[in-house]
Amino acid sequence: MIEVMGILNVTPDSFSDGGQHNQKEQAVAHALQMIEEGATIIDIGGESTRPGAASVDVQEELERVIPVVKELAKYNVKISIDTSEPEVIKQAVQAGAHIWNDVRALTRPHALETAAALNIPVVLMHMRGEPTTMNQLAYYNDVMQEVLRELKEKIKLALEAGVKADNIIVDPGFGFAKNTEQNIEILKQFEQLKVLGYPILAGLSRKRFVSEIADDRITGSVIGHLLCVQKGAQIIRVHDVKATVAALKMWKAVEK
Ligand code: 7PM
Repeated sequence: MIEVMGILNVTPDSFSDGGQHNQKEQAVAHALQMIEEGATIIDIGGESTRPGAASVDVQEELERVIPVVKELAKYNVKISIDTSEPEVIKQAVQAGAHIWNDVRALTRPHALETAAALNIPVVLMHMRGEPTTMNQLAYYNDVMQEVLRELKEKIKLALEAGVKADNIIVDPGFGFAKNTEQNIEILKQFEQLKVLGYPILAGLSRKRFVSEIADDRITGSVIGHLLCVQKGAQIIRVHDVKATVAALKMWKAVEK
């Protein structure tokens, strides 16, 4: 079964007006709408991973994320946390979260041992450097081969630290240390990711390279995610759940 992961931003810039309570209410309402539209996972992110973004204070990230996790834990949905901080995922799991989505692939201090101890699914995403430096590191001779090699290294470190193979999910990291041409190459050769032998997550929702290719970023994202699913993705991380689910239904109707 293909799983649709709905993106829930709880960064201050993602709310129309201030106030902690109001922010939580808005975030929960948005999550419930995505669940109704067919999302089976909600990915909660309290750190802006925007290129050039300042890293968020851990305490602040906890204050944004934990109240929303507690509320969503009452519903029949898997909760994923987009964080690189062991302390954030630990507290989120206590509050009811199920999946660790780490764009830094367990590179922060104590991340590997925390992932092993929590014994939950972990998304290992490909990136180089940090969101602040990644654009200077977008140099490859063969982008897919290098992404595969670098993901294999992260998988090896995770397994050596005691993360169970059954808990590993891989992600090529569209838009992270990759320019438009390189993102297209990843999309073109997406099937190669299957050689790793783990479930694959793809996230290209509303990313800049999609707007550059398709002009309409929502249509471009829906089709981009469908291409990834056809090439082997099991989880897609999206903003536009309703349109994505419709596309998946069209595909499923004709799939052998
Ligand atoms: C600004 C720039 C805000 C970039 C948000 C982003 C991924 C992810 C993100 C992904 C996985 C976005 C990104 N992207 N987690 N978190 N895979 N696993 O566009 O591609 O959503 S944050």
